[in-house]
Amino acid sequence: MTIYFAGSITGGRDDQPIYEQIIGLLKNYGSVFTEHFGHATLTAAGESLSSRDIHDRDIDWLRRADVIVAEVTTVSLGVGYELGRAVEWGKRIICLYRPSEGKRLSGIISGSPGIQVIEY
Ligand code: 6IA
Repeated sequence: MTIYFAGSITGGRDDQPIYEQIIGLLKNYGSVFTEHFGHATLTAAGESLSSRDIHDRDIDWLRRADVIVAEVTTVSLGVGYELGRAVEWGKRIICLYRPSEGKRLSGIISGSPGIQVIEY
């Protein structure tokens, strides 16, 4: 099974250690295209590829993935974009969300019939 893990990059890296843990667990189920998104060395400044190359590579991985797992506690425009495209393609999508005071998951994600939200 191929898995695309999506998590905030430019949106903020506060949850990076959690991404790393989730990716570690996901690797028990299949290969994770985006394993490096959990690395502490990947900062909000991003990777040293051009943004066009990042876009094309990520969209190619997203298209090829059997399942998309997104950690959505930290709001991220890029993760939202990826989820929208994956919904259109009919992909299996799981969003992991940690409820916390003062935060609320966007209704367009929690209300999407194409997305399964799991609170943890
Ligand atoms: O809006 P965000 O950056 O938080 O979006 C994060 C999501 O978009 C992740 O799930 C990635 O798949 C994708 N993404 C966004 N930026 C990058 C990136 N570097 N490298 C890899 N994937 C990314 C950003 C470089 C940029 C500052 C030019």
